[in-house]
This record gives sequence, C-alpha cells and structure tokens, in this order.
Amino acid sequence: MANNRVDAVVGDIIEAVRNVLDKHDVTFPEYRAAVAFLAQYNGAAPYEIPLGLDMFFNATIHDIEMKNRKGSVTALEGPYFRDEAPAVKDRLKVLEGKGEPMIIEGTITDLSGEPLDGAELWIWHSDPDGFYSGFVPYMPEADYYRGVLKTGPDGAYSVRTSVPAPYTIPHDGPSGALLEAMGRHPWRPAHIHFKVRHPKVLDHITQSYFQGGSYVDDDCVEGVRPDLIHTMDERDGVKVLHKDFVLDPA
Ligand code: MBD
Ligand code: FE
Repeated sequence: MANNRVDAVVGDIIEAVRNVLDKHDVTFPEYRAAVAFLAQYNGAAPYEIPLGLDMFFNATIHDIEMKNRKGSVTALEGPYFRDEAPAVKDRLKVLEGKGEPMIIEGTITDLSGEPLDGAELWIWHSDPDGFYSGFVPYMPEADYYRGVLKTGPDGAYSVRTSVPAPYTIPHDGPSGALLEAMGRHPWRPAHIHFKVRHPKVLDHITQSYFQGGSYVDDDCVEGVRPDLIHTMDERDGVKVLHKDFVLDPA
C-alpha cells in the first residue's frame, strides 16, 4: 500500500513502465541501451535533464493545473524567462530592419471581468530568426524582445515588437538524440511568452501561437492547446495579436 505521495506516484510510474516493457517484449540489449542512454546525461550540459523531462511532461502538468483554474489557459514557461527584464511602456527593443512589426494588446482582468490595476506583465519571445536575446552572440544582453510592463486602472496593455519565428530546442545533446531516434524533429512553432503577477490572482504563465504557423500542429514539446492559437488582425498595415488574460484568484 502506498503510504506517502512519493511512493504513490513513483510506485505507479514503475508499474506503468513494467507494463510497457512487457507489452513490447523489451530485451536485455534494449534495456542496456536505455541505461546507456540515461548515463549520457552525466557530463551533458546542465539543462539537458530539465529539457528531456520538459519535452514530454511539462505541458501535462499545465493540463493538470488547469483542472483547478477557471480562467485563461496556462502553458510552458520554457528556459528563457528573465525576471530582470527591461521595464517597458509600449514597445520592446527590436533589431531594426529585421522581421515584421507586430502589436500585442489586450486586457488583464479577474474572473469577474474586473480590470487588474498594477499587474506586472512580462513578455518575451524570439527574434525573427528564432533566437532569444541573452542566448546568442549577436544579442549578448537579454534586452531585445523582452520587457515587463505595468497595467493601469483599465487593466489594458499594448506593446509593439516584431513577429517571432519557429525555433529549435537544443538538440546537440542526449535529449535531441532521443527525439531523433524516435523519428521526431526539434522544432517548436513561433510563439510569444507571457507571465502575469498581481497580488489578487494566481501567477499566470502562458504562451500564444499563430493560427496556420509552421509546427503549430506538430510542436516537439507538445505544448500547444486550442485556446492558445490566435489569428492576427491587421491595423494600419501592422499585425495585431489580441491576447486577454482572465485570471484566477490567489
Ligand atoms: C522554448 O523557447 C520554449 O518556449 C520551450 C517550452 C522549450 C524550449 C524552448
Ligand atoms: Fe520559447
């Protein structure tokens, strides 16, 4: 009998894996290959274990979290959030002459539709080539395509930036090797990351994807959910992504 949570969860994982081994008649050479695969994480980059687990399970924990929320759908934080983002008002710093301009706008309210005054909203996303600032030599500082803004009494926000691009997760280590061995690719669809904090609501972390974009139906980390796919409008020749946040009480 399971007598604590670790025993309950890990015990069930072990039973589930045993059932899979049995179902597929897994052999000793295959078992040893699996052990050798896991041993490759020794000496791999420190992000490889989180990456390998997040690829398959992080989105599932969001689905479970949403069983207890009534508001907007949460989604993967990913590895590129920076708390100390530049404070912004109405635009993110972008690489000039690169990519298509885009405005992201909407409102932040509680479940009853009451605007949240003084909510902090972090927005971060890749550049038009699919790279995040702070993680590539040509954007050494984590200031491009990132910012944190504060809502006023109307709970509204609007920022100008440029359209991001599809992106490959790191795939030169064991986690990428596993995807390849499975015949899968390392691509994620283009996306915008958001994080909202306000004392009255639960912290909210999510992503937005673009209707019809590459890999929206085939995300390597299986993080896309229907409510997170947006069609962009166009205003005065500029793409507009409308994203409202309806947030659960703290
Ligand atoms: C990303 O940019 C991301 O958003 C996730 C979830 C995983 C890896 C890279
Ligand atoms: Fe991302």
